[in-house]
Amino acid sequence: MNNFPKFTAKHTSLLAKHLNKTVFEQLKDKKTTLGFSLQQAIQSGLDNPDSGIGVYAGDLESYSTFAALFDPIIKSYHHFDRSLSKHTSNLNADDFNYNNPDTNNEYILSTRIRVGRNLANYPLGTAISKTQRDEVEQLIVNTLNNLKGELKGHYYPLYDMADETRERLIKDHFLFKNGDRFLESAGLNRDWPTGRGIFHNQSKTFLVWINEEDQLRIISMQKGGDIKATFQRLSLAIAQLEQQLTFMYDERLGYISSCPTNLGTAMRASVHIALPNLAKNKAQFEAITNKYHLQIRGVNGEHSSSENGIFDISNKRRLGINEVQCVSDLHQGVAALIRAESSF
Ligand code: ADP
Ligand code: CIR
Repeated sequence: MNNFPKFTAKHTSLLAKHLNKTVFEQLKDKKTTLGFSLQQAIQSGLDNPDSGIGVYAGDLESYSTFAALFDPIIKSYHHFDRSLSKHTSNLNADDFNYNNPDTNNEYILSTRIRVGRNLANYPLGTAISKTQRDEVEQLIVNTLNNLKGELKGHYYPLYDMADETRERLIKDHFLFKNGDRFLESAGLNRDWPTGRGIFHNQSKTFLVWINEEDQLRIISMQKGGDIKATFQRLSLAIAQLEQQLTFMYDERLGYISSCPTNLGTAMRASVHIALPNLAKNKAQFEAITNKYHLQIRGVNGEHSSSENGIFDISNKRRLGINEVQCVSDLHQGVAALIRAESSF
């Protein structure tokens, strides 16, 4: 990559903020051992001026090779300095002190907690070959097929799925979308739809996405606001999968993801919640979500808009705090949102 990219006023990403000329000169000719380049790392942010972040990693090494760019982005997003501390994990749902913030079931429609995971010893999806991706799919499916009890389910590969089934799964919030332009520019949609698919149990309370943005998105979800039960199911599933799969992990960056926002716990714990009053009072709404480190998404996930005053509210920080703290960020913030909403 020879020339410093032209950022316009429309480029509001952390990439545009942190890629200055000095950093560019330092990194422009660097590649990881697998051959992942700066150009590949930043292409999505260049193509999509409305990116919030704008960078993706190709492998674990990307986080050190391009540290001069990735570190300030990680610090801005997670408020975590990896040179100062190590990341720690706590997936023990018994450590989560819980009282239902929505006792009368008035506000929370559903709860979902997901973690991203990638296999050690493979490139991330941005840099993987078709053969390797197909191998990853097979390894994961073989493991999932051994699950028992509540987690038992079936794998549905995307190439074999009827359009109506796929559209219904997306509409019902169970499946990822096709053709995400951020992933497209990052090289994450190569060879689509082969190698991709979804595993789920019969009640669709436990689901695993395979080879979308990360090689696994392990998901627990259910109707209503029982955050603890949702967390318990997820912890059980992760423990079972870890018996057979080795996930990519770094003591300072935690679980390694292709997007730096998902490092650490790689956990996004969310509720779909009706907040029609706060929707009309954005300043108050955002004051609460900022205070509790929450992110507001639309009802169809990232980069979508809200419908009928229903929002997707989730923890924003994922690195430098453990999983119990991620879920607690959500819990305390949602309790504060419900207090505010009900006082109108
Ligand atoms: P991710 O959660 O993996 O970062 P998205 O933001 O695209 O990805 O969300 C994926 C899907 O999960 C979307 O259909 C979204 O509406 C759905 N979803 C997220 N949170 C909830 C929730 N609490 N209840 C039901 N569906 C949810
Ligand atoms: C972006 O830069 O907007 C996309 N690449 C997605 C970033 C991840 N989103 C997030 O805020 N967790």
